[in-house]
Amino acid sequence: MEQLLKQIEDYKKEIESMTPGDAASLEAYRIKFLGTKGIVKSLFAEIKNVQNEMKKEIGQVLNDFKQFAESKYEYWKAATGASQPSAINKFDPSLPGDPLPSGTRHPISLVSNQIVHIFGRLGFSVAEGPEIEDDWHNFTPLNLPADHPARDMQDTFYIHKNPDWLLRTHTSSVQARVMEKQKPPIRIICPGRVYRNETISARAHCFFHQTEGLYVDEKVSFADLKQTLYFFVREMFGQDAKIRFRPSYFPFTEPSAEMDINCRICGGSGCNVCKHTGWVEILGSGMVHPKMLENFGIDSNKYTGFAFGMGIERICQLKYRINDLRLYSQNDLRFLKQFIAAV
Ligand code: 2U9
Repeated sequence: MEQLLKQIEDYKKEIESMTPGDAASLEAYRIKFLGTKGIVKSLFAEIKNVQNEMKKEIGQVLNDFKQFAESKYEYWKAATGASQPSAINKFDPSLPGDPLPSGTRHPISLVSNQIVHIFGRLGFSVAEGPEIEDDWHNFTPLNLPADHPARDMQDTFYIHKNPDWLLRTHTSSVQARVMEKQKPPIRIICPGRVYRNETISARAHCFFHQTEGLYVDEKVSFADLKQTLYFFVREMFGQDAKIRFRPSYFPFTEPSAEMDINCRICGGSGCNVCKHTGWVEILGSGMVHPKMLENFGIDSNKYTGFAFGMGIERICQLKYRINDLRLYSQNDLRFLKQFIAAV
């Protein structure tokens, strides 16, 4: 009797420690404990060896154990969803599995990653900053004083609760944050989303993506800027890509230049993208204004630097011929599925 009770206790502990999570292990449990040659049946067969006066008591204990084993089985069956043990026999492991559809990367991520990778090979590391920025980091040290038109409510999304906060209008605020903390040499690339108060159309959106770069060190020259950007263009668009610089103006750089590449869409013969000139603008650049360096306590007699900024949507347009800015944020799978991750 004692031996039988001990055995039942051990089986209970064994069952408590089990969690059959699939149909096959649940069936194994059923056969072991509840099957025709299972443990419950064999324990009941032991009753004949127990003294007569104890038979009733042991019968009760065995019935309780049987109920316990059965209720565990029913509970696990409901949890695993294996309604019929026969369903297990229908499972054919030799059949090919159901394919898991894999996602694709967004073209903005693809191009952004590629830009980061190319500049990474030249020693640029990625710097990131907040999209909700304070007025000072977005404008003040970047030669955009309080009365500058870029600060206008028409262009900038200010946050109602606190007009000192805004959605950054460029990733230059990231460079500002790095220059605030780090002394030269600084060689960073800043990819990210920026916001401008524009009416949404095929050619304008209230948010877009930029990658800006900054290199500050001793003896950094305009020749370094040109060669760095030329390397970037050939890696991004192919070794046959041509570039040209046009003088321009940015508050953060002096001298400033916009850079064009020969049109990748028409090959120079003239199309809508290059407005029949054979050239398309892809980025702005220049030597960091000495006043900017001084704004961050960097000696402009000792250090010089170059900076550049480009719109990622623009690069995507030239690489993948995406002409409508709205496509990037509509989440249309017919659009998104066309991009296979290369980086
Ligand atoms: C610091 C120092 C220098 C960032 C620069 C540009 C030129 C530029 C625009 C091109 C198209 C952005 O996407 S776009 O609208 N950008 O042309 N950006 S130089 O120069 C900096 C920034 C911060 C501290």
